[in-house]
Amino acid sequence: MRSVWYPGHMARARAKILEVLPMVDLVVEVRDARAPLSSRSPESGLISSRKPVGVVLSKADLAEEEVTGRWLELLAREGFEFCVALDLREGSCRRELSRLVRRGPRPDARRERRVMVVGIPNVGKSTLINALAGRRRASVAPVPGHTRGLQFYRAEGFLLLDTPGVLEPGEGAELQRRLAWIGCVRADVIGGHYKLAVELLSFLRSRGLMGRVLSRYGFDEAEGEAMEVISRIGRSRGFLLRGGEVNLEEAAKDLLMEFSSGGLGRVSLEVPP
Ligand SMILES: Nc1nc2c(ncn2[C@@H]2O[C@H](COP(=O)(O)OP(=O)(O)OP(=O)(O)O)[C@@H](O)[C@H]2O)c(=O)[nH]1
Ligand SMILES: [Mg+2]
Repeated sequence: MRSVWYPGHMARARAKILEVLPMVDLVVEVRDARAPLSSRSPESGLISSRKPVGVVLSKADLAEEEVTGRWLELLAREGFEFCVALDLREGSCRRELSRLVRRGPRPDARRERRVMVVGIPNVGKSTLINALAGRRRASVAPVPGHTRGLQFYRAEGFLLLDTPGVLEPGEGAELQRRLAWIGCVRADVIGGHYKLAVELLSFLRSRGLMGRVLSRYGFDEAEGEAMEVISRIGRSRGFLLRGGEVNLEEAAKDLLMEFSSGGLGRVSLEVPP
């Protein structure tokens, strides 16, 4: 399947990232801790063959701690400069990130370190830049594809380079779905919120997690077909159409938002092989 969402800015950003690569000292690749495989940057292999790379598993607060620990063990064997899992919105991660980045190679001691941050859309690249810079400099938003164009930020001892999230076109449906559940691919370009929410409910059911949906929305029971569950969500949140019918697309959007932002608790979508 060819992704329908591969806007021009992404193709341009990928070319630009490779163009700038020779000038940077370290690349920080951000992946989502809930899906470290699916959220791997498409440039990851190429970049690590040319430059030292450190991996940050972002949104560690939304993933299962034990599973994330196993991912870190696996990544530690892959020759990265460092690998760490963080909640990037926590003020405390500044010192940790700073320490890791400074530990890396510094080819020219006369100038500041040049650090490029890469990753797929919405994983937290701009949030990481802000954590390292110590204040809100880069623009952050809960929608994929927010940062456009490469942008430099000067922080103490670093030149930080924020890059737009890029995706590999032509990835499979399963991967696209996972990335949409965690907010890295827009739902409307892979079949809409309703379809995605039905698939999410089926996944949650298979993992025995329907109880979380139930308690989040205050239902007595979460049995029944996906459509029934989504319909109940819509009623409980007041998403009604003019004739009183439930707006299923809005209800589905709400469920997806709850999932991707941690309202249904920590869920890791991928476990190490
Ligand atoms: N819970 C949680 N949310 C995070 C974390 N890091 C970033 N976010 C949120 O994730 C969303 C996306 O963050 P950005 O920093 O804009 O992501 P980006 O990778 O720069 O996205 P693009 O520029 O669109 O590629 C924002 O709503 C952030 O607040 C984290 O560690 N934990
Ligand atoms: Mg950004």
